[in-house]
This record gives sequence, structure tokens and C-alpha cells, in this order.
Amino acid sequence: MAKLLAMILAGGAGTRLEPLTRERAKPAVPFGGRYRIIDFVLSNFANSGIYRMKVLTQYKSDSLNKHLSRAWRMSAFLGHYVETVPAQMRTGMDWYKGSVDAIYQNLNLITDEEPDHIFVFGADHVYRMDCRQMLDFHTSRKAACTVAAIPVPIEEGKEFGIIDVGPDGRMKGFVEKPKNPPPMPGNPKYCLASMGNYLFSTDSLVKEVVRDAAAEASAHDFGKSIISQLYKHEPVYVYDFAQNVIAGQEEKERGYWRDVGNIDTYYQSNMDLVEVDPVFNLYNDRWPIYTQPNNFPPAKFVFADRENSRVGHCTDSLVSEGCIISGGHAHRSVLSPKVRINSFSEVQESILFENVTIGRRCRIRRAIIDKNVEIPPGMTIGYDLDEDRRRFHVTPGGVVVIPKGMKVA
Ligand code: ADQ
Repeated sequence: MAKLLAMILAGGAGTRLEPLTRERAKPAVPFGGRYRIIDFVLSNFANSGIYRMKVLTQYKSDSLNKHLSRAWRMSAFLGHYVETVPAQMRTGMDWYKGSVDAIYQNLNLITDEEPDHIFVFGADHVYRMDCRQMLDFHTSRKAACTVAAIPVPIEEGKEFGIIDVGPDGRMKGFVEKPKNPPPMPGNPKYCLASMGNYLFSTDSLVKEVVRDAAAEASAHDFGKSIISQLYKHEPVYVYDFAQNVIAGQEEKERGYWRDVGNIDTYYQSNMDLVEVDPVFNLYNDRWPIYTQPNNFPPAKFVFADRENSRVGHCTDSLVSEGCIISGGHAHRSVLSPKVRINSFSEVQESILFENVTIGRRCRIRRAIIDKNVEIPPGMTIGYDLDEDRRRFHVTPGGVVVIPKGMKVA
């Protein structure tokens, strides 16, 4: 059996998710109530039977480290691990100059592990993927590198690496974040985007990373500096993510992949989950998403005010353990553990992080409320965005964000 190693890039600054990334790295941002964004890629590897994972961290890594050390303890006996690798300045006084430099500065890990193939995956996406199927594709083509790809609407193409591919699956062109993305042949509304997930044969990765380190003018970025050149002289193949089939998956989830690129896409990917019949099904226990187990008590719904018939209830919502919904109502919302919603309050289409308390008689709509925030009684949020802009952060899509620990008065 081929020896495999997964290197997960989790060191980006995540500025486009501000203020959710003010105190944590993007892969540590909570998602779907119970999870952190990084749980999706790690669950994909674990469910694919790939149990050696190195997570390369850098900016604001404390929250991420805590989560990984609590949630992702694998069997040492079987040689399985998820290890965090902090930026250590092994090659000089610089932090990682880009995603390729993150690998270069940790080449010793590759030398120590001696894998045949190395997955280099991002940590910022929500999807299910059987990485073994990508490996089979890669080895059957004898590829130096395989890039996973998915069609995206052409107007979003400037955010991605855009690929041109031949009928045999071999890459014919690649341009990182082009101003005018070239459309897919026969499909002018879409272009083929790199998912930022690469599988390299070890020799190719080491050779490219060492070459890049010597190129002073390089951006040290996988898309810009490596993939855009490598396909010209090595067999680089494009793995069609739509071909990836997952146990227990419904047809409509095939090809589901969300780049949690900014707060509006983050918000929308969470809202996808509260659909009555969501495309991405968290309840598929044949491909579970793993996360930290908690010792919180079950969620509780309290009939708080019998005289006024205030039944605490949630509809079309995800409600985590430790929540108490006491005479209030949440609709189409995602509630992390230990949320409190009190009497006569109405929460609509919102994401409440851990330990958020909504006082009595509040009206909240299209808001993300970060950890440890208490909303005082009688407050209205999300109905008058001009007013909200004066107090909070409001995204271009009109979502109100209240940062972690903010004292709201
Ligand atoms: P981006 O996501 O914009 O595009 P980048 O910012 O390099 O690329 O992030 C890729 C991954 O590397 C992220 O998980 C990030 O956390 C990590 N990373 C970034 N800088 C890092 C650093 N200095 N040290 C360690 N880790 C770092 C990429 C590709 C595109 C592709 C999109 C898909 O470049 O071609 O289309 O991903 O989302």
C-alpha cells in the first residue's frame, strides 16, 4: 500500500472573515453549531482511511490548537495522528511567506515520514470528499500532481485558480485569480475552478517547493507559483470533484463544495444547513463529520410564561446541546452550545455562537452573534441596518455581525 501524508494548510490570515477571525484562525471559526470549519477536511481524510495529518498553523492559532488537541486525538497505538505544526522559523527569521513556503519550512516532516504521495489541502471548505478516489485517479494517470476541480459561476471566477483541461483530464492551462476568467468549453456561464486541494507525488512536491524557495521574486503561493508553471513540463491532472461518490450521499449533494471565502458566503453556507431538506446532509452517519465531544446537558425547551402561552420553541433550526430556549422562538437559525433565548424574543435566520444569551423581548434577524455576547432585553437587531452599522459590523449582503465578547448596551 502506498504511504500517504496529508498536509493541511491552516495558516492564512483569514482577513475576509473579519470580525469572526479577530481572535481565531479561519479554520477555527465555528460552523453548523457544533463544528469548526477545519473539521470538514479532517473528517474527509479520516473517513477516507488516511490517518496521518499535519496541520500547518500560523496566525492566531491558539483557538485552533485547542480545538485540535481536544477533538482530534487519534490512536497513537495504530500510528494515527492529527498534529499541529506551528510556524517555527526553521529556515530563517521569516514567518511563512505563502502557502508553498509553509511546506518548504517543514520539509523535514516529509523526510521523516517518507510518504509516496502527499495531499496538500486547504482548511477552509465545507464539503465531503473521498480522498482515496482522488488518489486512485492520480496513480492511474501517473501524475506528478493532481488538482481537484469544480465548476463555479463565471462571475465568481476571479476568486479562484481557473483551469483549462483536455479530454484525457490533463491540465492544459491554469491562471490564478484572473480578472476575466475563461469559460468552460460549451458552458459560457461557468469556469472550472481549482478547489485548492492538491495531491503530489512526493518527489515532485519536494522538487517544486525547493525550486520555489530559491526564486526570490516568487509569491510562494501554490496557485500562482507552482500549478501555473508545473503543468507545462510535468503531467498535472485535473480531478473532477463531481465524480466523487460518498457512502450514504444523496445525489443532490454530489459536487457540493463551499469556499467559506467571506462572511456572506459563510452565512449562506450555514443557512444551507437549516433548509428542511438540505443539499448538504449533516445527518449522513456513513460519512460523519467529527468534532469535539462536549459534556453539556441536552437542549431544553421551556414553557416559560404559562399565562401568555409562551412556549419556547425552535423551527427549521439546528440546536446544539446545553441550549435553553425559554419562552422565546428561533426560526431558520443555527445555535451553538449553551445559547439562551428568553421569553418574547424572536430570532430569525441567525447564527448564534457558544454562550450567547438573548434577553427578553428582543427581535433579531439575519445576524451572526459571536461567542460570549449577551444581548440586553428589548433590543432589535437586523431590522434597521443604518442603525446597526453605527454599532456593529454589517456585511455587503446585509448580515449584522457582533464580535466575540462585545459588551452590547
Ligand atoms: P486562496 O484560498 O485565496 O486560493 P490562500 O490564501 O493561499 O489561497 O489559502 C489557501 C490555504 O492556504 C488556506 O487554507 C490558508 O489558510 C492557507 N494559507 C494561506 N497562506 C498561508 C501561509 N502563509 N501559511 C500557511 N498556510 C497558508 C486557493 C488557491 C486557488 C483556489 C482556491 C480555492 O490558490 O487556486 O481556487 O484556493 O479556494
